[in-house]
Amino acid sequence: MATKLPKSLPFQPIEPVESDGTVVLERRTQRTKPPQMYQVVMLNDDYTPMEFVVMVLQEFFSKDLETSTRIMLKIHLEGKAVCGVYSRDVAATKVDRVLDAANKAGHPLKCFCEPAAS
Ligand code: TYC
Repeated sequence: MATKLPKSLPFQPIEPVESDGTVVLERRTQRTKPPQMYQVVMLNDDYTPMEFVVMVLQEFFSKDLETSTRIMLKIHLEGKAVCGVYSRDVAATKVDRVLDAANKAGHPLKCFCEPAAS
């Protein structure tokens, strides 16, 4: 009589089943890919105060003062920088919060998220 195996097992029987009824199992390679991650990119402009950008990086991206200052200066000098890499929902929420805070403070600060290299 054939041995029934639950479908959820991460093994597959290799044919044929041995004559003594032994089932040889082979481990399947993992098929699920890790989820796509998204990076939040912040853009330079001529009007947003440096202190505000540093505050945003500390507040919304949990960076310390030194890291925030370094990222802000990179944006200022190179035009843009990645502030962090997150799952899609978290990245989108960070963008919303930054744009909302900038709007409320009257600054033109812009950022967006995009798929990160995988
Ligand atoms: N360039 C701005 C200034 O000189 C500072 C700045 C840095 C603005 C980073 C935006 O994402 C930014 N006040």
